[in-house]
Amino acid sequence: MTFEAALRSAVGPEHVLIDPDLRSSYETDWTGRFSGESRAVVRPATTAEVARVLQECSGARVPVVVQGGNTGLVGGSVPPAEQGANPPVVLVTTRLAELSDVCVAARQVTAGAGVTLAVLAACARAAGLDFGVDLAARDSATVGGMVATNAGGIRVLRHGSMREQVAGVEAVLADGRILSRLAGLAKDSTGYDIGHLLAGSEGTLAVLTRLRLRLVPAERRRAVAFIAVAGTAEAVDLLAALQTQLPSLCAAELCFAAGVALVARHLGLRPPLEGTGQAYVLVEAAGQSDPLDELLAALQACPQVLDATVATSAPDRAQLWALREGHTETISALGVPVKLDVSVPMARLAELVDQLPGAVADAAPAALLVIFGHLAEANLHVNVLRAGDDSETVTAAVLSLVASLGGSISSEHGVGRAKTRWLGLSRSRAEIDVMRSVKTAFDPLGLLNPGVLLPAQRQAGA
Ligand code: 2HG
Ligand code: ZN
Repeated sequence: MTFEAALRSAVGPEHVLIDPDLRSSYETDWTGRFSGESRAVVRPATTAEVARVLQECSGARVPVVVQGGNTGLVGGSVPPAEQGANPPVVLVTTRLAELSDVCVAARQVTAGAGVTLAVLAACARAAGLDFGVDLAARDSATVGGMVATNAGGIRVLRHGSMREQVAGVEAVLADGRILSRLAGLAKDSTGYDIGHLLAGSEGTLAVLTRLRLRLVPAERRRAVAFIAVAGTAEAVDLLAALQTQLPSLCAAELCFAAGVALVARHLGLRPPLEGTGQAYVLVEAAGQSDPLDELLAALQACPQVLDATVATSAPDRAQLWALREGHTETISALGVPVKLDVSVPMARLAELVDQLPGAVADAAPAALLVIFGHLAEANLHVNVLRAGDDSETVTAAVLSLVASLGGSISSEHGVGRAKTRWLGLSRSRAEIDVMRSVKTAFDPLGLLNPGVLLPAQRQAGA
């Protein structure tokens, strides 16, 4: 039997895509910046099918790229642009879409890796609970991909990142063995926590197939404020004040006048609070009872607030959120950006924002810099349009600046292919050596997502 025939027998002929036209949407990432050819796209529907696909791939020494909703922004879910004679199989997890009943007492649910965030959140809400992580790509991003990249999003302040939501995992090793730990035990002290290790491993250690996820109490009453402040230092001071004065605070986001003007134009919205301050802080307060009075009182008590607009109804809140969440779509409509996702210690955030324009202009004088992000985690999304041939110089300049301020080169999007060569700016030699040893223990042939996260040491199967 040929390799392709073995794949067909594993998942069914209609779920093995060989035709280049059928493969192409799986071979380019959401940004359009990363793409590469695959040998086949395979879409298994069960853990057993994933195991069979991986057995076939490891038997034939064919590398495997794991893909969820393909909403990643660092090229980690598509084949590499340059490859040798052994192109990878793209293993797509979107058909692993089963959801168990919610266990309300344990506040947990088991979700297939291909369940989207929106479907998971709707399921939690139907059971009177909620899911703790939320992000703009909610309609397409899959929980498997979100765990694999340790995605963060807009509610990390309240509930943490994806890793904190993981109560258990099921995953398939490169050789087809299945690791299953889905009981969701509230207490378990039996050694290494493999689920938490797989969170953030970007598909390099195993293929996640099912996740046991924690749920959180639903907070039905919400209020959102879009606040003008003088600049980043004042935004940080405002955050400090709100952290103590507003117990219902569940999100604190940061954007800037130039970016908000672009988003408003793109979405056909009126930019609020125009001409007041250079920075905007979007805060959301949520609780069982209406948090509006508490929010208004806190804003009145904070001298950093130059002006603010507040929304309570769902459509009005969505319109304020669109000014923040619309940045990604707006920027993509203007071109293919260099996307960098960084964090620094909170005390250095204002310095980073002050120094970024100079660093980017030195690296690419014609570039357009757009910055926004998650204030509560000092996590900035640095997007650079029109970098042209200077995209690597821009990346080097921004990431070196971040490292000099004690920050991380990847706050929530992962390292992917985009930042592999810069990993040493955030991780020591000893840490990278340990990561390589872990990689070898899980995937001795180096078949899973080669070239993602850790620089490839040898071409798998070569
Ligand atoms: C967000 O926070 C996402 O909106 C996307 O992480 C960030 O487009 C980006 O750079
Ligand atoms: Zn983000």
